[in-house]
Amino acid sequence: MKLKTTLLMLMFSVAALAQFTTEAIPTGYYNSATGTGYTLKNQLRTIITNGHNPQSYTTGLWNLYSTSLRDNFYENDGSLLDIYSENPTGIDPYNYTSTSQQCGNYTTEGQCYNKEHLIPQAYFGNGAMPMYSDAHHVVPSDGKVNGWRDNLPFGVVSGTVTNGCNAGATNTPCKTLNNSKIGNNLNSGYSSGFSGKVFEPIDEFKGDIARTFFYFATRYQDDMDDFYSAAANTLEVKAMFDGSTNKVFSTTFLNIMLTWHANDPVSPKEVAFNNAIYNFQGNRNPFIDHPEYVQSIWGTPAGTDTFDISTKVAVYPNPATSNTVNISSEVEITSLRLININGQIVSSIQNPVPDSGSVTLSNLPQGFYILTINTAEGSAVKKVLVN
Ligand SMILES: [Ca+2]
Ligand SMILES: [Ca+2]
Repeated sequence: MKLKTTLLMLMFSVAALAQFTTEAIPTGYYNSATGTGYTLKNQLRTIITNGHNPQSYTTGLWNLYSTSLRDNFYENDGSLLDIYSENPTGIDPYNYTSTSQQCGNYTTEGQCYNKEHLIPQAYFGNGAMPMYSDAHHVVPSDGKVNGWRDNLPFGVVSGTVTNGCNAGATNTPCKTLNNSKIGNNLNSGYSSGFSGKVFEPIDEFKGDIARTFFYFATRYQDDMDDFYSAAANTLEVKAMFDGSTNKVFSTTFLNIMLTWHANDPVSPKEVAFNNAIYNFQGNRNPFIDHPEYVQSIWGTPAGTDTFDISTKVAVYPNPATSNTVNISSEVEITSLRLININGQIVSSIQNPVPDSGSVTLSNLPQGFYILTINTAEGSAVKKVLVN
């Protein structure tokens, strides 16, 4: 009986290890991301620019959508995963299952899908490469909703929304079939400072969109001032930006993005899509791999005192190289505990170097570990692979 249990545990562990390994970040990918703040942002820009091999807007993106950006997470039916029509808590209003449903003409929702630039083309120049075909921000979406979103900033729609959108979405505030909303921004709370028209995605995808904007603001940071000055002053999305190459965002929209990032943490869908896009075009979204980088670069949302502690600690590189793993934290670490695959405590440290904010564990045997990091503000648990 005991042998059987051990065997089962071992099989489970091997399965968990295999899954973890296939989804891991390539060894060394973030080795040069050693700084904090805008220094870190510059380092990330170099990492995700090197290796970015832009693919074609037509066959390339269509193929990616057909093969990889599928619903293996909600209905789990392999249909296209469209953030503007997915209903995570019920039946989707419609589904796209065939390449014959690529747009095409449409008059209502559910007729065909095309490609939505989450950072609108009009902002960076219609057709300008490599932004035009960058799969990290060009996502499949229903044609009609894509048209409604147009060049609107993302934001928080004010008031109760009961109307479905009419053909031109002129009856704002109104909502799409999956309850994405169009209307005037709520000029209070975390979205205060703007009262123009915005598009609000459903909660499930708010963090996904924020991390996409953080990617774009990093990958194309050197061009963000030029985009801003070239964009027409009537272009609505311009309200999200401030024309700088470091901060990139206006204060209001940075606060919205930071809040969405904190409230909607990285999901398995984002991890899977980040890996698929890495295979497709050779670069990654660092803010999916390392959500804590957002806070290091841009800080925390205004008025937020408490945060999920897992965003305040970083474990790198992971998988660990040279049998060494580093742990950094923005809050004082009170203790650490590293447990191996057999449940044995490999390392247990009290009050490790409280002032430097960084701890190194060396001479670790190869294997899979669970690392528990206790801080004054709470605990975080991280998986660590040493290979
Ligand atoms: Ca679905
Ligand atoms: Ca999400």
